[in-house]
Amino acid sequence: MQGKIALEEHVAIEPTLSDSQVFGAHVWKDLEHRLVDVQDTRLREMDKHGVEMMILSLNAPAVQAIHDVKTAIAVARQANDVLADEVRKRPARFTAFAALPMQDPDAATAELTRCVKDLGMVGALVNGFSNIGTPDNVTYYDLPQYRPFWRAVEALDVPFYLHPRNPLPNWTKQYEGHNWLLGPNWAFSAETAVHAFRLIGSGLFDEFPKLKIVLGHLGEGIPVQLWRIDNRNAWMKAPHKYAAKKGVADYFRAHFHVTTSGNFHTPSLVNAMTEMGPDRVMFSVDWPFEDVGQAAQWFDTAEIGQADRDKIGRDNAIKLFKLKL
Ligand code: GRE
Ligand code: ZN
Repeated sequence: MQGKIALEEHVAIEPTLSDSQVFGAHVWKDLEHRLVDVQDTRLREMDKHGVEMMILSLNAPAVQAIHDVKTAIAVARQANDVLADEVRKRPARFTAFAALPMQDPDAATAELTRCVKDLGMVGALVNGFSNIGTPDNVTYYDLPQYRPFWRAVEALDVPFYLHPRNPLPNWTKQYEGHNWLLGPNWAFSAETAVHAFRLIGSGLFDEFPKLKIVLGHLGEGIPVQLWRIDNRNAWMKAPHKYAAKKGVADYFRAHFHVTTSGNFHTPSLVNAMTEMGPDRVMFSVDWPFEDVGQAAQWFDTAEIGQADRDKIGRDNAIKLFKLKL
């Protein structure tokens, strides 16, 4: 399929580059190039595999792991200026998500507003919880101090991509001796799904009914668990024990969109399409941690209908992000 749009595609800047040095020295030289490159290897891969546009975002955990608040604000600003410069070189091929200093909700609101209104960005991509003040502080965005931020996100009418990061070492006793479970193998999804459930259970979507959240990796495992979560409440004939008014699946189907980033498996895609409807699923790669060629070859030949392929590969993203293509 030509004209695909991919939207979990990362770029690193100097202060955040080493955050992605997780696969060992043997691949770093190549990965490093692919992270800082925008207009060379990346563009050639896009041309070769029918990707018309990438929505660029900073790598992870990057700003979210910078516990010094002033530094977090400065690095987010620097990253967004770099992303905007790259988009300006080829606006027909690239647009961007804002990196946000969530350590300071007011600063995050101001930066998102600047990125959308002045730099033409189409949303935000945030790498999970923030460390605030100390490296072992963990702050999630369902907490009350983030409500004004979410009000601004709703008013700006841009989606918020909740991207994974690892849980902190002192929160991960269950993984001890099994480090292979960290990162994209498992812990990224488990961590991000819990954060998404915290947002849902907190009543955030009752307060801001127009909020739109995007999850990668075909929904971080949530679509396959939706029925079970709500069924427990129904079977127990007891009211649910969270602040939100409706069932978890109600919010997930009304406020969430998922992408295929890093999850190029047709039964999982079909499950997400079945649970959420084909209008809420979008193609993505997760470059440079995943391969554009592998993602594209899989998606272009996956056994789904052509109308669904057009939506998931392109049209849903154009609509959600109001892309001018
Ligand atoms: C990511 O998407 O951010 C990512 C990493 C590290 C390994 C794999 C991966 O940051 O997908
Ligand atoms: Zn990613």
